[in-house]
Amino acid sequence: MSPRATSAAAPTPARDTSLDQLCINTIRTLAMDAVQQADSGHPGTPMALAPLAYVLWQRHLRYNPADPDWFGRDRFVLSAGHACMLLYAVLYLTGYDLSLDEIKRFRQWGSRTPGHSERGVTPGVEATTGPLGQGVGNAVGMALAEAHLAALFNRPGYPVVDHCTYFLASDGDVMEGVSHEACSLAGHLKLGKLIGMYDDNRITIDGKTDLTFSDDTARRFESYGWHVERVGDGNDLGALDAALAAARRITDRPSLVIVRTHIAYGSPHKQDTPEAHGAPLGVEEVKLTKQRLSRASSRSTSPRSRSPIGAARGSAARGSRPTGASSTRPTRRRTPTSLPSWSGGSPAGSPTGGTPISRRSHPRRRRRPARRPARC
Ligand SMILES: Cc1ncc(C[n+]2csc(CCOP(=O)(O)OP(=O)(O)O)c2C)c(N)n1
Ligand SMILES: [Mg+2]
Repeated sequence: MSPRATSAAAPTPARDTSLDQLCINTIRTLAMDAVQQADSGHPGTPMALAPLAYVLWQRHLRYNPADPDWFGRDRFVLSAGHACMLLYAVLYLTGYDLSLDEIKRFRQWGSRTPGHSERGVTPGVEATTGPLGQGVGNAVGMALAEAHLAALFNRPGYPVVDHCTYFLASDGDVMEGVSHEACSLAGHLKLGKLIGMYDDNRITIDGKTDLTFSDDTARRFESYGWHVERVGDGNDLGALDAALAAARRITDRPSLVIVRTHIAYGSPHKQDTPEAHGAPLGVEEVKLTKQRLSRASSRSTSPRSRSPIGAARGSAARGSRPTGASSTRPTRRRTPTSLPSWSGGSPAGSPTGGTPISRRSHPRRRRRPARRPARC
């Protein structure tokens, strides 16, 4: 199938006071400030990907901040682990056990916010990532595990294993051999619940990608048997929403959403430059960027109903309420289900035989009827 083209917009930050933009600019601000405070890190990519993360978490991803290990959650792997401030900002805003103080301790010894995402250190982080390409491999493995468990345990009317695996990859990720091999296998196995997002910013650590890279990534993935979507403007929330919704509707093969972004979006002097990859923007540039993004450097005086935290956490508590083309997928369902161990070919937990699946009681469990989305 041909990639779906959307408009290629000029990267001029527009003044927008909507709550969406406030949330997105808050992610950007947290990333800029944390890296600046640490005097180390990668601000540009989180700034560019803030809209994508916002749309994914608000409208598509299924998760429960009160129970990060809930089995039914979707998995999200940030293969571009250097952009971890993106993930920390979203986890903080959506109510995971990650405080603002931990964001302020970004990259400090013993903090929950290490310089690259680490599984087991930060609630909500699914995989330790940093070596480029590896997170893509992790995600393919997770999607493969999901498909395998679903084949073993699910029975008609009882889709007890039913979640998506998302990954976010940068140029370096798709250059690495491990991602080629893993994505080839994913295409061969038709892992329809695997959705990749490729940050097509055309910048790497040393300069523009055309120094070393001229692949046609869309056609490469299509040759692997993937469905490919294109979003020409990484700030176009409607296009991002539609592309992710389309990817979720494709169930017979994995999907890749290619998003054209601009590293350090909004920064007057660092946008679209490799300098924004792995160094603080600088105090003055942060100030200018905040002004340009209509985000005053002083703390917001918005009432809670207009605050990014209220918006992000309210959405998580209420469940996903799409404003675009996405379906009505809840962010929480019955919480949680643990799978018992099994041996041989006997599918434990099957309603037709084997050991019943135990429902682990959980102090934060909310009893509410399970809602079954058409697809993850
Ligand atoms: C396997 C591997 N080789 C090298 C590196 C060092 N490294 C970190 S980021 C990066 C490239 C950055 O470019 P890109 O992936 O496009 O990220 P962006 O700057 O767009 O965020 C490199 C080579 C790495 N992390 N892993
Ligand atoms: Mg890049």
